[in-house]
Amino acid sequence: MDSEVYRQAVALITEAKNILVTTHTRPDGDACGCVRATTEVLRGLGKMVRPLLLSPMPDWYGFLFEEKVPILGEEVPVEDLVGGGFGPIDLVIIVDTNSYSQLPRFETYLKQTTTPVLVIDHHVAADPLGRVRIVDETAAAAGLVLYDFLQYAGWPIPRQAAEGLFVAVSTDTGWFHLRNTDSRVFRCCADLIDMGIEPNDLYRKLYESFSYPRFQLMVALLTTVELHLGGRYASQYLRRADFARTGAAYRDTENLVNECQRIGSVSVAALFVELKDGRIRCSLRSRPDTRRPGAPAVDVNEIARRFGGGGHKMASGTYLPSPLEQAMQLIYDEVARRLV
Ligand SMILES: [Mn+2]
Repeated sequence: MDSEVYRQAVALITEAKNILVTTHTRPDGDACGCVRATTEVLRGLGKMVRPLLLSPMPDWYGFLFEEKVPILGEEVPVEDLVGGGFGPIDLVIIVDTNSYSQLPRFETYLKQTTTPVLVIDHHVAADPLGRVRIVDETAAAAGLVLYDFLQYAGWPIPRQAAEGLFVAVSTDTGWFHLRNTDSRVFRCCADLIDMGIEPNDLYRKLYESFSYPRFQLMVALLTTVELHLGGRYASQYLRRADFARTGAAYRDTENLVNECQRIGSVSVAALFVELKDGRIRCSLRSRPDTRRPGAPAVDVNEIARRFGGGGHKMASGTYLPSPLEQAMQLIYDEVARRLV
């Protein structure tokens, strides 16, 4: 990372007193962990820091925060942000995204404020968002980008911040099994363990803490798995009725798309979720095709972007119009063209 960018980021933070920290809608572990870590480190510097989420976080990240993090559009009306009712903000820090489409409602505020914005992210550059952008596309998690920046700045990392960073890095690498798991990931996590983090405790909190409704939702999902294209494409879906019947929440679907990758032949996986507003949310995962050694994995980001979504090459998502069957067909066609 260009040290000039770091220097500018340190200057922005040094000058700010009231800092708002936020992240993308449907926050995942990287997002929640980075919000927690940023908040704690900057509070340690004596800053007034307020985290804000754009949609509820999954229950299993709740342990990261002692206080309930307010949600824009729920506890905090958008008008308060724009009109100043939220209180003074002299710096906005956005972690784990740099795209307006991932910042619903907050985008309205961003586009009319003159408050400086600092972006800390690892996604492929999407929008020219942020006065200062610490964006490292080679990092497995935004947590790594943040950790490197904190090391540059030399600010103390309190325990809760170290925990946030470990959650960020460990979840975005699928607990160290995804292809983005590199030595940088382990070096960072080794440092965090030296700071007192207990990986086993965190694993239990993150991955062995299903509610029974969520477990039942997973069971429902698994019965819909269908293999296509010679077993290389797996599709699966959840209807509104599945949520009603199991009592599970929409955010309970996080990571469930990965379950079918236990099937060895699967190269591309898609999960379609029928939302309350009638749209279909589609999550896509890809990995190299074992039958075509050396061939790159299908770029599912490219597929998602065709429909206005995005993410990473091997993990992406988008929204599609209903009905479910038609949405599934749209994605099938895109996958079939690429999985030749
Ligand atoms: Mn991330």
